Amino acid sequence: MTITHPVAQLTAEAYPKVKRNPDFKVLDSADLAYFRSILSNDEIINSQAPEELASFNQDWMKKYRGQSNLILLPNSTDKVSKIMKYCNDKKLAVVPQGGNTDLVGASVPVFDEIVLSLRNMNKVRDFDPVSGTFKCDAGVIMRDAHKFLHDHDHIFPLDLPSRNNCQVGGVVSTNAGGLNFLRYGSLHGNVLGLEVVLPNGEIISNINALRKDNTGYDLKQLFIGAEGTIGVITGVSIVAAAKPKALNAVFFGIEDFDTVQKLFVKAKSELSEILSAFEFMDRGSIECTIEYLTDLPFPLENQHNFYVLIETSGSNKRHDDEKLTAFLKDTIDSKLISEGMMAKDKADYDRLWTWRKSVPTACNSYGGMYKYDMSLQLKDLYSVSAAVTERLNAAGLIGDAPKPIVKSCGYGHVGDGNIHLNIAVREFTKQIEDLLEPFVYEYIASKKGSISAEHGIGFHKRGKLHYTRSDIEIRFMKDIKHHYDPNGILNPYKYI
Ligand code: 2HG
Ligand code: ZN
Repeated sequence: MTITHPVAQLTAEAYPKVKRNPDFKVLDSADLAYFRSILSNDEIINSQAPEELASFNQDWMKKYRGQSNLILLPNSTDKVSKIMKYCNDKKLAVVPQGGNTDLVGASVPVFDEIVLSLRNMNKVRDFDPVSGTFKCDAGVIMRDAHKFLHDHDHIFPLDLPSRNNCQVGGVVSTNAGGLNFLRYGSLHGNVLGLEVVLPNGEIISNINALRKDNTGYDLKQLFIGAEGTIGVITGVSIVAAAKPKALNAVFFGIEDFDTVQKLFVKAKSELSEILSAFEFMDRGSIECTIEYLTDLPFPLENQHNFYVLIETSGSNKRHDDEKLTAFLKDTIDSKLISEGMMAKDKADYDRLWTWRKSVPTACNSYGGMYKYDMSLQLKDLYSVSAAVTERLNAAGLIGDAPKPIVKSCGYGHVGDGNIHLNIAVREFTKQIEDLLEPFVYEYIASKKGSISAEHGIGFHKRGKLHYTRSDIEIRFMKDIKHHYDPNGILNPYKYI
């Protein structure tokens, strides 16, 4: 039984308790006439192109669907500024949207908000090969940023499975962590400057910021991870890293999570400066991915409870390969791992990564998924998955069938203490949702973890910040939102 969801239920119908804010104006012909006066035809999509309109209204997971009748796709910061000023004056609500790959329902409207897409702001602005400073419009697709930098012997300091669609501005707005956070760190460190249009149309920019600048509050940090609730990011300046000359990867099969941790400690100590990723997947994640990647042979001979993908990147292939080979041999000799496979060449390396990068899409193609993205102390990282699985099992939802109704898939970034728990389902049901929530959040709070490690808050986790943040922190956040966006027109019904 495979249930496909070509369209999500309307968010307004699925969540009837969320009401449209009556203070927001309903779009009328005078508004359209104004937008037509400042934008060209290819910068506006409306109900005359229903299919295109629909794609901006629905999220990637096909879980949320809004009812916007207008998508604006300005090609300059100046136009974004004019749009925001007009919308603020008229109290028209706006949802900024990048590649629409977000995972918490942050980038699609809930009701009839105007979608402000950054898609037409897609130019690289500048690159300095000496300092590595890369400046671009917010709508540059991450794949294109990687390609540009690759051609200039550098890399974008972040990579994601959604790189072919996500946009640089959206990634910064989400404060995504990605696959190499362990090596290159957070966007809070890598972003040098931002150009942002505020809800009232003012442009605040420090895109020409220097590597070090300690003059006053670091305002750009507020917009990193704000999910477009206090401003629209239109330009980004970021530090690109030098392109590694040697890349390699090894894939391990392991039987318990304690051993995953031991392997992590060993990798940090023995691979040290060349270790650039340490990712894990559990049995459910790989079973789901095997069902999805039908044409790609699995790299290991046997199935295991856990799998780890380690990546190394450095400047000397011979040195790095020797180190990795010795590491692999030692882990096998010491019986730390059950099985391991090292990439022989670039094609192998890509294949190993395909197993990891395909997990989210594989889970999504199961039918649908409930998605949780959590930070925990490493010793507790997998315990949340075990607790949820036990609960679903007790309700008879997992069972032994080859294709059960529910599949629990835990995977993520061991190096960052971040687990993604995807509960893949054949269809969304109230019974499953009630088993999962608030259980998952209460569990995380009891372990003093975070209910959002990197995917953000969006619509899914609105009103749930208290599981991780204190009352005073939430009060400050509300003050900040109110200060920047007193009319509340930017990305409403979400975040706080
Ligand atoms: C990843 O690590 C991304 O693959 C997406 O953060 C995770 O879809 C997910 O749950
Ligand atoms: Zn992730």
